[in-house]
Amino acid sequence: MIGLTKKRTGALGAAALLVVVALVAAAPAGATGKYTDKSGDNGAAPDVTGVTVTSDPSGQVLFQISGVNLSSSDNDPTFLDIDSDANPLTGDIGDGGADYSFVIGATTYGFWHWNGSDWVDTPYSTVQIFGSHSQISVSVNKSEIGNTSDFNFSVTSIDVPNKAIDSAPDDGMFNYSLDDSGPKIESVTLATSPAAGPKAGKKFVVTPTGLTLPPSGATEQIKLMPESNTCQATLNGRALKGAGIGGCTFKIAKKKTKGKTLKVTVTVQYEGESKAFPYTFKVR
Ligand SMILES: [Ca+2]
Ligand SMILES: [Ca+2]
Repeated sequence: MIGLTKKRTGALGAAALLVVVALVAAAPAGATGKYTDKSGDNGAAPDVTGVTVTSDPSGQVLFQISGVNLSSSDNDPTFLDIDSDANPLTGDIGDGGADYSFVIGATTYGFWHWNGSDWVDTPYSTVQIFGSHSQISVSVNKSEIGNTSDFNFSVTSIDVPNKAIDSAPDDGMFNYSLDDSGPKIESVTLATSPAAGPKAGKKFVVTPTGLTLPPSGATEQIKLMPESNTCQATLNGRALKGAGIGGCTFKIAKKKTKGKTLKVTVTVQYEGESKAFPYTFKVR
């Protein structure tokens, strides 16, 4: 597989291959959504191991699906489902709320839109599908997936004769925001020690304990944790250096700090995205 045409309308020629190269070169240098799926959890189906997603200012979105033996025959298709309004309760709710769906075979692909009651054909003038059986690239403009600014998506490989699947993620969907170039981290939950806030003469530790993304449609509510985090702080307007994990442990001087303002910016990393959340405390 190098380039796929929609349905059976003939093979891509050299000109199309040049377009493919241009698309790869045009992938933005900024942030990338990086999503993983376990290896070896696939049974007889092709093993999906990860997806990266990037987008450019024109709204062209590039999915790069990694795995083993992906779409190696039409009996082993790869599905890319897109919940374009990031709402599992609209679209095909039996399919995670998907509003658009690609199915990629060995030599052709299909692209459909859920019209409220059925999957129907949809415009595909911005669509390019190319790659190999270890990495399939799907490029589509947001104008052909509901003019979305953030969406959920999932990748599923299927071994049709053996009725085996490998789904990424295992439950629900991943999220990608075109504004953030990664998952849309909506909020972070925080624990502090002492719990009542910073106190003059004591250590003060800030620890992220979870993060929130748009609803994913997962049947099990799994607590999402940042993969890593860092902290930056000012006390009474002056930089205060932190220590420990992520530099999130602060020594609050005993003298002349009571009643002063401690500002801590917590930056969390998750699935390729890095987002800062500011907090303000009053020293006791
Ligand atoms: Ca897998
Ligand atoms: Ca939806």
